[in-house]
Amino acid sequence: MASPERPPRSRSVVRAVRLWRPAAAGVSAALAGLGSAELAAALLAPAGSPILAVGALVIDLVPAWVKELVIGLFGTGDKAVLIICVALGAVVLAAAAGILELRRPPFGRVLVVAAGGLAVVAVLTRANSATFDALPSVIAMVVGAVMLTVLVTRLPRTSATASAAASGPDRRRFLAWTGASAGLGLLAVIGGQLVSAGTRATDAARALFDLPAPATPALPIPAGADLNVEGLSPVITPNLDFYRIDTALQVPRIDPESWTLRVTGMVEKEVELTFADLLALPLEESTTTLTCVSNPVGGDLIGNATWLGYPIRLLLARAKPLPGADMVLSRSQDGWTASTPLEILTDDRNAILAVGMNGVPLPLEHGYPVRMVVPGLYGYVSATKWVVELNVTRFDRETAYWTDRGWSERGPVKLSSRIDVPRSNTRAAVGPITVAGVAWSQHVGIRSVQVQVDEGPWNVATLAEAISADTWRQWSWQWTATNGRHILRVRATDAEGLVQTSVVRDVIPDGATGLADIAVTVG
Ligand SMILES: Nc1nc2c(c(=O)[nH]1)N[C@H]1C(S)=C(S)[C@@H](COP(=O)(O)O)O[C@H]1N2
Ligand SMILES: [Mo]
Repeated sequence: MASPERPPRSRSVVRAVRLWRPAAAGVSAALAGLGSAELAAALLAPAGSPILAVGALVIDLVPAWVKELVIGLFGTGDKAVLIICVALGAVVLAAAAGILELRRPPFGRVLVVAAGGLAVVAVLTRANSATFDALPSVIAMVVGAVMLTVLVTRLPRTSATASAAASGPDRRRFLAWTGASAGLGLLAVIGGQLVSAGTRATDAARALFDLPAPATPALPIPAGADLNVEGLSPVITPNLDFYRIDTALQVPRIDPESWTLRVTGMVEKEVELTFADLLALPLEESTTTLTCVSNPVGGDLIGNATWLGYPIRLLLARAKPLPGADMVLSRSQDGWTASTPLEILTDDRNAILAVGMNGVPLPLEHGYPVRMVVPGLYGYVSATKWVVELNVTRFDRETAYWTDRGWSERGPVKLSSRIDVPRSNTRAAVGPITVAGVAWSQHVGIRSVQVQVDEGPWNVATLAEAISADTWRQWSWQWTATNGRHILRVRATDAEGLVQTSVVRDVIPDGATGLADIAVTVG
């Protein structure tokens, strides 16, 4: 059966069609890549959106007069204009990549990889970026390059004289692939936006939230608490340097408006508290050193901050624990749990529900809007971030996240100490050298610190003034270094006279022991 020949198309139409299809393939591949990236960013790395990072880079790079012009023309729509410009730029680049991939393979893919590289640079040059934030851009690069190859190899072999019958299935298959890739990409972009809308609401709420003034301010940090030795950990750890340990792949984003804390279980009266209720209570400030049970001897999973919060004992007093209760199972919004002895939460120590850390609302990674801070216990049995429930119960009835995984039920912080300066495995000149570090035994306090060179006698270090028994204490010792390679060792004695043990024990099940040492080559 003869099929009617199509009338030959004019040359310009043919050229336009030839360009249009690979260009569409390029744009569709880019949408698939960017969609995957936005979704990955929303779920895994909120600071990693390639579109936003490139936008931010553009803001930093364009000359001031362009910025003023845009703001003058579009007012507060300037950000939208910027995003549209970046998106248009991406569309043009993507179309070019499609055409290049058809005509001069593999230069289309090269262009995609270069654009991805630009996004990685944009992400990593943002303030406070982490290497992990580059992941969405890398995903965009890989998905974009793969989809570009897939779509370009499916381009129908169009020729001016090909019959409709010959090019039809080819063309339909190409359109189906291109449409699916673009459609899924677009859906992923929208999905990513929906997911990150929650994130932005939390960030905005935190930015707008003014920490209430403490009813009871912290004891002032004594001037002598910081020895100001170069390289020594500052006595208060800045929030950005504070170690972070949790099981949350994605930091929980809690809207403080909807946050509540429930005190449940073995209590006379269950108590429920909103964020506004909590802020209306007389808040107290206290300085407490937090330590992770996984901190190896000499490790840095420890930090000291001034926290603002409400005493947990006062909240528990309202709920009135029933006789027989001996544990509080605190629960995070993401389901993580910690089991804390009831007696520790009801004695007179500064066990608090914290809302502030070093003068600002809790950073999201440190538990915004509310976390627990309990002096004297490792974090895994006490320092629940994003806390939403305190379940008063018994150790023989309930277990917690890490105790289910082989860690000890009880986790009092062990007496320990560390040498910060000089750094281990460095060289030093013969003569006087300041050796300095920190020592801690939260809620007991540090009485003395000693330093040993090689197998020599123990020398008494100078202690900085203590803030309280709940915080670490800086120490320093003047060493007259002699030629050769030396091992320096530190040990602390707590306020009750216990001397730090040299017996080496691993972090599991209840914290490492042993003495921290460093090697220094002198001369
Ligand atoms: N919700 C939640 N809270 C948590 C954890 C966690 O995994 N999830 N980890 C705990 C552990 S093991 C420690 S050491 C501290 C660390 O607190 P930071 O990240 O603020 O330093 O948080 C504790 N609180
Ligand atoms: Mo921890």
